[in-house]
Amino acid sequence: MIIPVFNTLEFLEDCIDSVISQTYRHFEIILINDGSNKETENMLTTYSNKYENIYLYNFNEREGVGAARNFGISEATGSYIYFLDSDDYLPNMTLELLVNNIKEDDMIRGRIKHTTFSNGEVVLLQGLMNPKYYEDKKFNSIKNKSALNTLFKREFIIENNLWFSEELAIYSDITFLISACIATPRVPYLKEAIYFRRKRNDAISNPSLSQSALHEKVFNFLKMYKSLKENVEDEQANVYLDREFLNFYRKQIVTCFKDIACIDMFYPALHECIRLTNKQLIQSYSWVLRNEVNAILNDKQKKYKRIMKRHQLLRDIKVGLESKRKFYLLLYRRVLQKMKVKENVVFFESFLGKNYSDNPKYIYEKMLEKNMPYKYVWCFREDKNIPGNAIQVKRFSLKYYYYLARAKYWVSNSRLPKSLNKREENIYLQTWHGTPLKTLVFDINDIHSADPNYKKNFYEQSRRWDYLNSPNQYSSDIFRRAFKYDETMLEFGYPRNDILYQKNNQNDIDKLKDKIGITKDKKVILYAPTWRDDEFFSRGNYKFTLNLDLAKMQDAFSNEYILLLRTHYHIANNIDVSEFEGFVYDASHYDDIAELYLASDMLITDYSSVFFDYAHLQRPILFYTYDLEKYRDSLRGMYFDMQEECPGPLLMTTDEVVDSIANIDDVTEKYKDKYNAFYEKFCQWDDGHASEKTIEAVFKD
Ligand code: C2G
Repeated sequence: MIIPVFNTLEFLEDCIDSVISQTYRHFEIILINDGSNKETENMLTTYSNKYENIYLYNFNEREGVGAARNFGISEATGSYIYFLDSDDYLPNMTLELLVNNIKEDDMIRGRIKHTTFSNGEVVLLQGLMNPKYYEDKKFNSIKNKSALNTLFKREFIIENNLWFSEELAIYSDITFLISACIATPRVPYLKEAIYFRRKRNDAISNPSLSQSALHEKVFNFLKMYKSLKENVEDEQANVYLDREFLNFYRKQIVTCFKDIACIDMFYPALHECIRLTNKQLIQSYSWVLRNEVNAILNDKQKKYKRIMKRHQLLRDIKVGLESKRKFYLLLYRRVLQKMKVKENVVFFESFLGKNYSDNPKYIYEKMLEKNMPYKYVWCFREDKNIPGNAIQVKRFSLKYYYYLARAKYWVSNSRLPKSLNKREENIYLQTWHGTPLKTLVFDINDIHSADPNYKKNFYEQSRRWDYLNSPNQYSSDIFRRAFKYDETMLEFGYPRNDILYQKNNQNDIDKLKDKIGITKDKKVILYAPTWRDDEFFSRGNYKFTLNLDLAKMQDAFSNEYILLLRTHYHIANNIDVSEFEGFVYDASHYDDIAELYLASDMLITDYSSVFFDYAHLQRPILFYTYDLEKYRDSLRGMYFDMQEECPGPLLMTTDEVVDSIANIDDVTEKYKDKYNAFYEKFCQWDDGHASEKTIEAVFKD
């Protein structure tokens, strides 16, 4: 068992433990530390000290996976050799199945399953297993271009002098696999022998080889192809290589060449490669590909570039015709983006067009108030009645793309789609939407996630931000690290909190109560919980299950209070509160939560950032944290200790909530010091003028 390791600390235990618990017991593990950091090295040392059959070799510098595996082969002593990557893991029967089924053959391959989790399981139907034999088409067995999950006889490797390319950072397996396939008459494949290959979720801070930049892949592939084509004589192997090359050209190279500058960079190498490709095989591909390849064969670089430009357009149109949204995107890229950016247009969006609220709303209204010389565009899901005469566009409509292409300024409180292209003239103000309590992006320490591209996408999208609003020093420090953000931070507090300073008086509060549609005769409890990552209907549509017993609340407080229920904007389900008419009001679709803050006398929340804003009002806050442990430990992870720092009690049952409200003065007294400390730490920058200061910084003229 040969395992090269490079900085995969968080995956190592899954990997090595999965080998140790194999049902097949007669193996040695050769760990090659390929120049990893100290933490990884320490963990490897611990393993090798603990187990007699684990041998650790340390390389001083990173030499690459090819070199590490070759070294492993030279140290191995057993009858078989098996390669495992240090971020992957095996079900416990895999080795036994491979060993039992290799018999007289030189190698046997199993199935690779991609996963983002650590708990993949397999159910084996005993007795039904039969290897499939690749004989005539034995090169088809190595279509995935990976030497993983293959058991080789060691003497077969030695006799045939099989080795991994050490020059290539990626695709080093192919040299090895081609020679192996040539040397063996057939390749058995047992689909029940499974290998879990992990799709890592942090392609930015800690990428796997398969997550390397496209440039790197193209460079390595061309190098690999050329060197093998010049050296391999076997006919079948050549057909395999040519097919792989043409497919790679169609998918990866063509994508890479969307950036026409890349053509010049790779043209000479590509030209050499195409000269080595079987001409008849090329003829079996589409005319689009033949046209391109012929231009290269005739060494007409300029012509090739012209053809590519035309073909890229054709390819884009083909994709554009797949759906209305793709068609708009095509127009955006090919037409709208070519139009001049308009200096005086500002595009606003809040919570993905769901409402008219948050920092963008207050920045907009301040700009209106100051009569600034701009034309405004707001993106919504449905028409809204808002002040001023901003143009309203529906998200992903043609108008939406038009104005995004033409507006110089983009103001949004969350990410704008990755498919947009920010031009040099654009200025993007990212206001974000709260002081972080739950860990963010690169601080999220999970090794598996629902979307393995989340961190990479976030990184790419946030590279466009020119300004970022920060509500307090604590947030600035986190944003810098967790977003890897190093552009301008606007440290004035939150524009959305200006209203909490300017309208915190009885007259304005009464007006707001009228606007919300609630009585002025009773006090108001606002219940505003957040969403849970593990409760959803589909992507982006989360489900909220009410754990607060409204009947109990009604019994206890309906004479004195009303309750405003406000679910998070991710929540897709409506909660039926008709039973509690006159006591509970569903304010989930009310645009601006800041107005609900002002209208309320106390807040109940959980892990939502709402309490950082609410604290500006210095009114009581209760935390209904019935699922604290699960939320903190398994779902997200948090930046601070809620027990230590929260400016109010953490309550686990409705009875506790009822009790706290009934004794709210005592609770307030008890939490006075904590509230003050909290206020000192998180509420220092706001003074009711954050919108004004933001505008001055961003809209300089
Ligand atoms: N919000 C709301 N109603 C709720 C909860 C939240 O209107 N019931 C609004 C508030 O403005 C809040 C913002 O949405 O500040 C963000 O909500 P969070 O519950 O904190 O959750 P999330 O959207 O995951 O953002 O750095 C902030 C984090 O990213 C949290």
